[in-house]
Amino acid sequence: MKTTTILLLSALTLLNAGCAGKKSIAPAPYGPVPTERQLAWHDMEMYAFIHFTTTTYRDVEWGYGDASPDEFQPTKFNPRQWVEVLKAAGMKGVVLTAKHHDGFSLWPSQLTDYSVAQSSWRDGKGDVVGELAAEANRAGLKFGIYLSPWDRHDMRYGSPDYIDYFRGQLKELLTRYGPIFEVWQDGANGGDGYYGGLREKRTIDNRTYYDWATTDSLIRELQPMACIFSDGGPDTRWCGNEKGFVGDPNWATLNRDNFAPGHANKNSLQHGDVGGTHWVPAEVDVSIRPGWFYHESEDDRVKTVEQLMDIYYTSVGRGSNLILNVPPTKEGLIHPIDSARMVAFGEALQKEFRRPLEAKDIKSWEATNERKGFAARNVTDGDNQTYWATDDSVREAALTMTFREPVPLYRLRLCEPIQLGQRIDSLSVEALTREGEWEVVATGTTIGPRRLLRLPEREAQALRVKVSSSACCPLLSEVQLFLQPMK
Ligand code: FUL
Ligand code: CA
Repeated sequence: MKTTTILLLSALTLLNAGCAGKKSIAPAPYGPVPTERQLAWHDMEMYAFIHFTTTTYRDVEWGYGDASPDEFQPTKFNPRQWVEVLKAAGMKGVVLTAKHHDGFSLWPSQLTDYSVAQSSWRDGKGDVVGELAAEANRAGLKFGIYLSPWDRHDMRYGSPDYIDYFRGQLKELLTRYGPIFEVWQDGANGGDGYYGGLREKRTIDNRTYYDWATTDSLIRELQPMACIFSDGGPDTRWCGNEKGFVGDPNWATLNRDNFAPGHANKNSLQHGDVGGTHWVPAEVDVSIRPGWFYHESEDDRVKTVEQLMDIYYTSVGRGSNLILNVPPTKEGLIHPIDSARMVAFGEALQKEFRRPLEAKDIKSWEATNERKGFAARNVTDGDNQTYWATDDSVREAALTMTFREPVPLYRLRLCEPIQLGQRIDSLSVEALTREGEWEVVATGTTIGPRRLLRLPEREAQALRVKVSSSACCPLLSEVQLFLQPMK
C-alpha cells in the first residue's frame, strides 16, 4: 500500500470515530488475571474426591504405613459404579488418592515394592488409578491425582532420596493416565510412621525439604494444563477449612509469596487478599461423611441433601470450586446410602436451575452507565466472554432488566468476566414487585467467576442489580435469573 493511501485511510478512521462520538475501547485488565489452565479449572465448578487405600481396611483416617499389601482386597471393585454415581450428582471430574499418607500406591509403580502390584488382590495385576482414569474418561469426567508428599511407609522419607522417589512417582502418574486436570499437594507433613520398619518420628522442614519449585516445573512440563493445588497454590489454594465453605468475601487474588506450605494464613486462605499479587482461587474440600475414608460407624452420618445444597451455595455459589469426597467401602463400592444421597443431590441441583429466564422474556435492559460497545444486554446472552462495562471513571453502577410479564423469582447467577481480573466488592439486588415497590431481595460482596443467590418468593416486574468496585470500573458478563420451578 502506498503511504498516501495509508494516510487517507487513517484520516477516514479518525473521522468515523469522531462522528460516532467515542471509539469502543475495551476496559484494561485489573490486577492479576487467570491463566488458561485456571480458566479451564474455573469451569469445572464441582468434582469428586475419592479417598481409598489400605487405610480403608484398617478403619482409621491416617494409615501408619505398616499394612500388608494383601489387606487391600476390594472384592467388588467397580469404578464404573463410582463414576455413574458421581455423574448423576453433576460432578465434572474426580480426584483420586493415588497414594495417601500410608504410602501404598494404587497403581503398579515401578519405584516401590509397596503397591497394588504386591497385593494378592487380582494377583497383583490390579490398577485402581488406571481403571478409574479409563472410566472417568469414558463418562466424560476429568481426572486428577492426589499424591501425598508425606509417606509413612517409605524408609527414605525425610532424606533427599525420597524427593527423587516422589518426583519419579509423579512422573509415572502424569505420563501413564492421560490428561490430568489437577494435582493435589496435601499439606500434612511429617510425624511418626512405619518408615521401613523403623517405627519412629520424622520431622522435616516443609519450607525447604520438598523444593516445590522443581516439582512444579516437572508438572508443568508433563501436564501443562494441570492446576497445582496446595495451601498457597501456585494455581489453586486451600480454602482454610474442611467444613464446606469459603469465606465471604472471596477474592481469587492472593499475596502468594507470603505463603510457605504448612505456614498458611487462615484468613487469606478463606478470603483471599484484596488486591493480591497473584490469581490463586480457592477450592473447598469436604467429605460427604465426617471422615475422608469409609467407616461403617459413620453410615448414619452421611450429609443430607439439604446440607450438601448449603455447601454448594457456600462454595460454588461464592465463586470457589467444590471437591466433594465420597469414599468407597472395603468392597470397593460407593455405599448405597452415599450413592442414593448423591443421586438425590444431583436431582435437587437440577431443580434449582431448571427454569432459566430467557432473553426473549426481557423487555428492556437499562444501565446507569454503558461503555460504548459493551451493552447491558450482553449479560443475558449466555456467553461469559461478552459483558456489560461502564466507563473507566465509574465505581458504582446499576443494571435494570424489565420483564414482559411478572415472573416468580427463585435463583440468580451473577458472573464477572474474570479474564479481566476480579473487581466487584459489593452487590445488591432489588425487585420491582407487583405492587410497584422496589424491594431489596439480596445483598452480597464479591462475585468473581460466579455468585449464586437464593431469592425470596416474589413476583417481579423488573430486577435491578447494583454493583460497586472500589478500585476500577465494574464489569458483569452474566446475570442469569432462574424462576421458581413449577409445582
Ligand atoms: C488432609 C489429609 O491429612 C487428610 O487425610 C485428607 O487427605 C485431606 C483431604 O487432607 O490434609
Ligand atoms: Ca455475556
